[in-house]
Amino acid sequence: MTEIDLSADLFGQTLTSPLLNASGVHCQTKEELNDLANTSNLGAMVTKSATLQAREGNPNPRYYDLENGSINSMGLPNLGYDFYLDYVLQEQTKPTILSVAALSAADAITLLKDLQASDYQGPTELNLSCPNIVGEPQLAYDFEATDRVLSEVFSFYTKPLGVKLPPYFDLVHFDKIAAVLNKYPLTHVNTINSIGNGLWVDIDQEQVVTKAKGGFGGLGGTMVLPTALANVRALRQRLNDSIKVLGTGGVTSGADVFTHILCGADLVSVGTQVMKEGLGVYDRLAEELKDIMAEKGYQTLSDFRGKLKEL
Ligand code: YRO
Repeated sequence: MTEIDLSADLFGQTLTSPLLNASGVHCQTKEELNDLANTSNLGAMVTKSATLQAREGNPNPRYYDLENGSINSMGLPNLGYDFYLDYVLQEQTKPTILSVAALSAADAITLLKDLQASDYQGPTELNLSCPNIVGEPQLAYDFEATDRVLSEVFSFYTKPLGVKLPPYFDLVHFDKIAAVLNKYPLTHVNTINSIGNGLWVDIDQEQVVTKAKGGFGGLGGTMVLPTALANVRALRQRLNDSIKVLGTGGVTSGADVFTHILCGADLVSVGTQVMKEGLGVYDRLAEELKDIMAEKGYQTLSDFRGKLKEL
């Protein structure tokens, strides 16, 4: 039997696997990051989105496991930008994407100016689910504001930079965000962030399950898979070939990894299922993916990437 090759590319670095952690999951502390670095079949890792100042995040409970996924209102707990920059500069042993976030568009510019001036040359991902102006939606749902921020960022930023996107649900919104993103030399888009502001109800308690924001929180896991696949596919169809698509959302099996790649994902992240199953999930997913590829007669990921058939 021919050996199946799961290798993938991260902006010029060869990875042994296309699998990543979803930002936010097991990537906040030095210990967690080191666990990721030592996880087999995890091709590359992503840090918890870093803000200029360290944050405690929201009160507990702030993550709740659901039968078909998860709901969270973590509130961006992180050890601060300096810690993660130091980690990628000093401690990194596996290819890593530095995720950054900001509490305002102005903070995003401040942070990226510092990063531009730093010794860091690796990949960065700007989380566009950051708040912008009070009374306005998150940045990524305001296409003009996203354009203004990216225009300012790329007036000075010359290192590899991608964006993390929330899910879109309207075909015109895919057209609009892609038209904005295609104006800039982005390395990648990572889609999707959690589906915002869902609500789960505990029927026995007649109560919400997370504390902050009255129980409203971001949805992840199996229930978001079709939304994630639609976003991967729709963005791959619209973005410049130079912009890679990282697929995130709803992966629990090797079949789900295969499907993300078939829809056009270059790399695939796992979030909720790591919370449910632990870091051993990556060995299982890699084996299941190899089994599917063997059955279908595929040897490499590029044999089927983006080749979803239409009726
Ligand atoms: O609550 C979070 O830290 C969080 N959870 C997610 O599912 N996605 C995110 O991007 C974040 C951090 C950013 C924000 C939602 C708090 C603005």
